[in-house]
Amino acid sequence: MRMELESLQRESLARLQGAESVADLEQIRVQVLGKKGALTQLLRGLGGVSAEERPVLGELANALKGVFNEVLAARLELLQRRDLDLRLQSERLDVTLPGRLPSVGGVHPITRALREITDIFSSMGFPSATGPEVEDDWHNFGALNIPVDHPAREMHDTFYLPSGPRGEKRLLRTHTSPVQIHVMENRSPPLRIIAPGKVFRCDSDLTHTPMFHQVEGFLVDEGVHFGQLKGILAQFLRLFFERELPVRFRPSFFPFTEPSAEVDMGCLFCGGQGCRVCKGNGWLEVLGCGLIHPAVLSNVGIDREKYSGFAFGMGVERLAMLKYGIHDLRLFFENDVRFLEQHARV
Ligand code: 2U9
Repeated sequence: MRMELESLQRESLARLQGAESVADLEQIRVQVLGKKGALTQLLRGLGGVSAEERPVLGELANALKGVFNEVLAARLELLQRRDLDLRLQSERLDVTLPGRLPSVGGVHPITRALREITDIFSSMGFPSATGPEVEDDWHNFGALNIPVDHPAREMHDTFYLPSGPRGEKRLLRTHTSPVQIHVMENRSPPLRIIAPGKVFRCDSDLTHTPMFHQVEGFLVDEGVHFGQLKGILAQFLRLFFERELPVRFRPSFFPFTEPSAEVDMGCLFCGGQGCRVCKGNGWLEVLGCGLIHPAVLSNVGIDREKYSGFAFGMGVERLAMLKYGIHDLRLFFENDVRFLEQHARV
């Protein structure tokens, strides 16, 4: 028994010294002092030992227990301190480093331009209206005085969709004009609306994307004339570009307006001297407009003798490029975060 106690002492103390983790120590403690531990077993065996030997061996066993606990406590403290040192090393924070800013989302420049445009027209009494992006032939073309087989249809490279349930031709709208057709069909003059939204044309190159954004607008009332249209659009351009600007109206043709005009403003980049952006002529084309064709008014059941109206349209990407100095249309759609971060506004 004495020899067993002595070898247990030697062996268990050596194991404590060799333990490399707190978990190892606990395992050793259980194996020595636990209910089924080696020392516990030996102490149980004391009953079968002679009366002279019992106190001596008992004392020896208690001394072993004491030494074991002391060595255990010392090793535990050492291992805990070592763990803490390792963590302090590996989790060290350099509090002098600059903080990491959370990345904050922002508004895409097209959304920003749309908001700025709609805010200006709202301040001039034009509320926004929206409508479906999938349209029928009538709302996108027919009602707008663009009959089937009319060459004007070729101005719009259209995405056609499978026909509807009643065989009606369906397509992705090529302009937001159908929104105004819906408004005129459902309400009576006086009417004043702008129609911002996505439009689709089967066209893709450096300066065209198959989806882009338009804002169109119209006003129908008694006695509407071209002078009012000129005033509204010149004022819009000055508010949007935040400066005084020369504006000119050039005769043009659209099937849905008569007379029609294209609107130019003095080049923002050279002040009219001529530069690369304005291709040397000092003017930038930014809008199309005209008086609503009487045939369009008749198509939606508005009395063309009593009422007249003006309408206009603009491409949002083009206006955003000019205002924010963006030189490549494709940047709007590539979602390169460097571009988005450069132009995003909250
Ligand atoms: C109705 C009647 C007439 C809207 C108009 C334009 C002229 C025009 C272009 C600008 C650049 C389209 O995005 S763009 O390619 N738009 O030039 N749009 S008049 O005329 C209408 C609209 C609705 C009922």
